[in-house]
Amino acid sequence: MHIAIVSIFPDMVRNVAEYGVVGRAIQRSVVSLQVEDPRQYAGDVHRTVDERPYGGGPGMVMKYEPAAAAIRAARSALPQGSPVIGLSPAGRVFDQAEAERLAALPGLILLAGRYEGIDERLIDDEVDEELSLGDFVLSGGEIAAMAVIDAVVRLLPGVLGDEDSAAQDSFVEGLLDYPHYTRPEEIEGRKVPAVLLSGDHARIARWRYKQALGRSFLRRPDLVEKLSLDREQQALLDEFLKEQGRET
Ligand code: 9D3
Repeated sequence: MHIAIVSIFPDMVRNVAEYGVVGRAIQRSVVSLQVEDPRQYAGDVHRTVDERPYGGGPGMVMKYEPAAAAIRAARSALPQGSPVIGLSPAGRVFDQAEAERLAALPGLILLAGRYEGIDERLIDDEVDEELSLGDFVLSGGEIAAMAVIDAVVRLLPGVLGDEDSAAQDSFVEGLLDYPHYTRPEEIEGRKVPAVLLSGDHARIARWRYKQALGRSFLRRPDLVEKLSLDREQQALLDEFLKEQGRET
């Protein structure tokens, strides 16, 4: 997959992309990352990429021309059918289903804004869709773009090891994870749940699924609602709630 990011902070993007799963995917050439800086396309001596807003108000607005030139440079280097995705608090909220959709594309061009916003005509002319990370305020689009890249790249074939991808297809999809434990067996009197030491893989799987269901019900009832539980799942959830001293 070929990914381009348009950002006035190219070093920030390049640095973040060096680490972990994304860094490895780039090293192994599963993913290419091109960073385009609008400042490189600014025509004036000061390399201006922002201006004061028409109509007044606080802050600055990202100018059309340098950003448009950077997007066009990215377009010409990327495969046909690579959409331009603007990161914006006004976009659709990004989720795992969006990540799966994007992971099937040949390429992506991500536009990370800074300042109070981007000249609307740039969005009209060059941006195919807008994505948000959710209802909170960031200082710019770079961290959001990196979050999208991270979520997408880990879905590409051959990026995760066998162990991790097995965990992906596991039954806990659509739910929060079950709790994890590692050595030591006891910390200040708190023991690892005995079932995890039993070696009984069927019991362990059942316990983990029960924990995932129960935690999801308590912390993210919206997730459980979406699943619409069958009889067996409902019974497992009831068992969890009983063990927690709660009732349905
Ligand atoms: C406080 C400024 N806001 C005035 C109503 C507008 C505003 C402009 C620019 C708010 C945030 C930003 C920069 N944010 C992003 O570029 C961004 C973002 C976000 O802030 N929250 C969640 N997802 C995203 S994706 C890009």
